[in-house]
Amino acid sequence: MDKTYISVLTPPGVAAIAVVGVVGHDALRIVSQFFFPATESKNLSSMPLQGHHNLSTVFFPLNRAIVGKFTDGVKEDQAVLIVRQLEPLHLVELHCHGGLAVLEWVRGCLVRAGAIPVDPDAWLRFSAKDSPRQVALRMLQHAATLRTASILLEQFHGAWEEGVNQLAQAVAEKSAQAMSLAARLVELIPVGQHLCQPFRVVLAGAPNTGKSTLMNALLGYARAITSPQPGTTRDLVTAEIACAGWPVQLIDTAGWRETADPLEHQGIARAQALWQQADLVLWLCDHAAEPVLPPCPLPRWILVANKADLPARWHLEEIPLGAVPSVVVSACTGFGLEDLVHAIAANLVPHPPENREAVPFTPSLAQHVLDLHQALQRQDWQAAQLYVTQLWNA
Ligand SMILES: Nc1nc2c(ncn2[C@@H]2O[C@H](COP(=O)(O)OP(=O)(O)OP(=O)(O)O)[C@@H](O)[C@H]2O)c(=O)[nH]1
Ligand SMILES: [Mg+2]
Repeated sequence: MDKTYISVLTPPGVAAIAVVGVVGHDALRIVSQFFFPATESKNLSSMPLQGHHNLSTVFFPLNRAIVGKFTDGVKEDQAVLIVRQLEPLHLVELHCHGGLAVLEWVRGCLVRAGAIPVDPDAWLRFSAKDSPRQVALRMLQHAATLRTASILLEQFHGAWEEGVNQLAQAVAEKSAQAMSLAARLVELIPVGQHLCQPFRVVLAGAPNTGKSTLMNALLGYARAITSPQPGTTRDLVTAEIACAGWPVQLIDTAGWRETADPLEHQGIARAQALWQQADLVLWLCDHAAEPVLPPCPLPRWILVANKADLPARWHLEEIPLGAVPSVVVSACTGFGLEDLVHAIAANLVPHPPENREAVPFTPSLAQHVLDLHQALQRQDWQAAQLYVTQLWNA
């Protein structure tokens, strides 16, 4: 690549700070025309350009924030320069104020000096070293929460490759460790597929059990209509929250009961379709009325006994729940909501990734992990060798 490309890497809109990325052989030369470190008396561009490597070790230690100012001689703004990479290309980040006027001015200066503007996806194609990193970086912009963003960032910084290297070695040695490493990756597939997309958690149960009230309580605002009249909710009502840092889409549904009303029947049919597809169902029962349990087996659910502020008509021990978790809450007073959030998180991600652990973060990585795991279960080491190489391609 002989050209130098520039892109605004932070999402569109106004923010406190914006990040401008510049990649290419000329990136450092272009940026250094405008950037003055606070601790240096001279402009970076006055330093010898042919000695970039020496320059990098003296003035541009990799990945260190250099505080300074960005100026075209007329205007100036505080800025931070971070040199991410010098080989094979310069990869530079400029962090400036995130107002649109400042950002346009900074971008304009760099474009006039020779950098070609491209969108962030194109910029990442030029800048990332290999495919899984590239994809992790691209996904980072769409990460739903801080926790999922930090998992993606770790994958970008090498967690995925380290995990795959370890697995590849175990497969090459036909070691028993290969199976346990692959099984752990399989376990992490659900969380890996929900770093940018929320888990779907459905609120279900008989009418009037407090589904919509609970949704509003979890959200902290009145998203869904509630009323003492059974059959209030008809359509699916959605809203997003984070449970222990995992993104969750809550879906409030029509209460389940036999009904002759065609409109209500439609709402109930929609709800029922979701019971099977959802990542988790919160099945609400009114603690102050006869409990109505799910009319069919549900793949993953929690029993939520609501209205704990009223005198209880039944106790959890009386219900044959088996391994199904249960929580007692009051959507009106907030009692038990914290326990419920923990129960949701523990059910969706029972064994969260450790620091710097490899997580299969794209559908194709997840598929390759499953293929590899199956090959290992068959003790087909030849196929396993093949599948493990696929893990280097996102
Ligand atoms: N005391 C008490 N009342 C509650 C609680 N949660 C909900 N309610 C009341 O129960 C009634 C029904 O609440 P909703 O949230 O509309 O119930 P729903 O399950 O969404 O009902 P449908 O949409 O008809 O299926 C309302 O009058 C709520 O105020 C609670 O924790 N305690
Ligand atoms: Mg409702």
